[in-house]
Amino acid sequence: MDERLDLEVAVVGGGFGGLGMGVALKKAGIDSFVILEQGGDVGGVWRENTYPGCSCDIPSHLYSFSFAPYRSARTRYPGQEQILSYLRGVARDYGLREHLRVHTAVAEATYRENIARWELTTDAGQRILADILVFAVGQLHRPHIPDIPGRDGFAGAAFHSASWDHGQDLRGRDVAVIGTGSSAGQLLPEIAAVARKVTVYQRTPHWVLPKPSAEFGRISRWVLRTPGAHRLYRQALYYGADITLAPIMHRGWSARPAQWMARTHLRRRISDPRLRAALTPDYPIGSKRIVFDSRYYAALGRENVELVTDPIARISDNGIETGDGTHRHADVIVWATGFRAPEFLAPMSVRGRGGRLLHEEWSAGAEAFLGLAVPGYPSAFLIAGPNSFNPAGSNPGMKERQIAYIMECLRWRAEVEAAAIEVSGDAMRQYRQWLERAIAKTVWPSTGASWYKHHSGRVTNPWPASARTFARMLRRSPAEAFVAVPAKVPAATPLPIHYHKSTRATTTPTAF
Ligand code: N01
Repeated sequence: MDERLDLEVAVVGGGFGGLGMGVALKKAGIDSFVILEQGGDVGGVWRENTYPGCSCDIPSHLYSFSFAPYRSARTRYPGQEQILSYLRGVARDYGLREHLRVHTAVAEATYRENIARWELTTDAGQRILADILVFAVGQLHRPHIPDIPGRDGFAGAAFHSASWDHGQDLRGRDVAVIGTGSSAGQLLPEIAAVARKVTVYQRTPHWVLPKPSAEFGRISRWVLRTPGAHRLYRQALYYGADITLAPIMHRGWSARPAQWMARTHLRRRISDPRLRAALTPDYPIGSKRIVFDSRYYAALGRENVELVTDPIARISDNGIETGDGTHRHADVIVWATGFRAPEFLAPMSVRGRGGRLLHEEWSAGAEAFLGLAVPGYPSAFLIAGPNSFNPAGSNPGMKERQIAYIMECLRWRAEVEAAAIEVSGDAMRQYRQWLERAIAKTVWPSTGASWYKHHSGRVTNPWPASARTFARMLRRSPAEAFVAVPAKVPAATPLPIHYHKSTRATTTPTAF
C-alpha cells in the first residue's frame, strides 16, 4: 500500500489507553492524530475476550474514565459487553472514530534522528510519520499457549480463553480447561453448567477472594446518577482498594486478614478436605494476581467437574495424559493459560536513537521511567508500560495518570521548543533505584513464576506501591526528568504543536 500519513501524534492501540489518549489530545486542541488499531474496532482486551462469563472484577464506578462516568450501572461489576459498549460510547462521544484506523497493525517504529520524528510501518506497508508516538497496547493481549508435547496433534477443538470459538457448542461435551487464573475462574461456572464433564488442570492454586455481587437497587442507582454521590462512591472505592489491597503485596497490615478471608471462603465453599487441600496455595497472597470470584469454588464442587493437579505430561489426539499415566478424554481444550505479558510491545520492532533496538535492550526484562518513557527513544511514550499494572485497583485510573503526564511532556516540549524530548539517563537511574527498592519490599521477588515476571526473574509488570504513590510521582513536572533532543538536521518546518505554556515549575532533578 503506497499511502503516507504525516501527523503530530500516532497512538498505537484502541483500548482504554489509546482512547483515553485520544480524548486528552482532543481536549488539548490537537486533531492531527491517528489511533492505529490492529483489530476491527475499539475495545482492546474487552473486544478480544468474549469467553462465557467474561466480566470485570473491579467495580464499574471505578473501572472507567473519570471524565466519562458510568451513571446507570445496574450491577456493581460490569460484564464484557457492557465495558465494550462503554468504550464504543467514549469513541463516539469524543469524536475519536474519525481518528481510528482499524485492521492496522504496526510492524516497525523507527526514530528518524535527522528530522526528530517517528516513522511507522504497518503490516500492510503503509508509512506514517509522527512527531510523537504513544504505545497503548496494554499488557494482557498476546495469548500464551504452552508448548505441551502433542499439543498440535489434538483432533478436537482447542482455543485460548481470549480467542473463544463461539462456533463450538459445549453442550454435552467433555471439556478440558488448562489453567486456574482469573479467566478460568470466570468461565468455569458457565461451561460447567452445559458441558457433560469439565476437567480443570491446575498447576498452582491461586488465592481467591469473594466479591460482593450486588445488583444496585433503584434508589442506589438513582443516587449514584448524581455527580456528587458518584464522585464520592468512586473515591471510596479508590481509597478503599488502595488502603486495603495494596499493602497485601508488601506483606503489610492487610495480608493476614486477606489470607484469612480467602481461607474462610475456601472452607465455606469446598467441603471435601482433599479438594480443599489441593486448592490451598502455599505461597503468600498477592504473589500472583488475586482471583476475585464468588462462583469458581462452587463450580469446582459440581459433580461434573474434576480438578486435576498431576502435571500434564502430554496431549493425545483425544485427551490429556498426566504424569501419573492417567488419560482423560476431551472433546475440547480451553487454554486459560494467560498472556505473554512481560513481552512488552512485541512483535513490533522499535528502533530509537543510533539504531538501538528496544527488544534487545529489554532482553533481560522491560523497564521504563514511570512505565511510560525509555532513554534513547525520544518523544515515544507508553501507556501501561513496564511496572505500571496496578494489581490492587483500577487500571483505567493508572492509564489516566500516565496520559496526563504525557500531555504535560507534550506541553513542556512545546514550551522549550524542542524538536523532541527524552527521559534522561539520570532520571531513569534514580527511578530504577527507587523501583528496585520498592519491588524488594514486595512478595514478588521471593515467590514463583507468574505473568508479573520476565523469565529472567525480573519483576516487570506490576506497580510495587500504592496508586496514591503513583499519582504523586506522576504529578511532578516532566522538566525534572526529561531533556530536549534536537533534530540532527534542523527541521524544515516549524514545530507543529502549540500549547499554552505550562504553569508547572521547572526545577532541578530530585531523587525518587
Ligand atoms: O491468566 P493467568 P488469566 N501448564 O496468567 C496456568 C486479567 N484478567 O487469563 O499459576 C499448566 O492469571 C497458570 O498456572 P501457574 C487479570 O489481571 C482480569 O487467567 O503459572 N498450566 C495459571 O493457572 C489476570 O491476572 C479480569 O502455575 C499452565 C493460568 O494458566 C490476567 O488477566 C478477568 C501452564 C494462567 O493464569 C491473566 O488472567 C480475567 C502450563 N504450561 C483476566 N502455563 C478482570 O476481571 C500457564 N498455566 C479484570
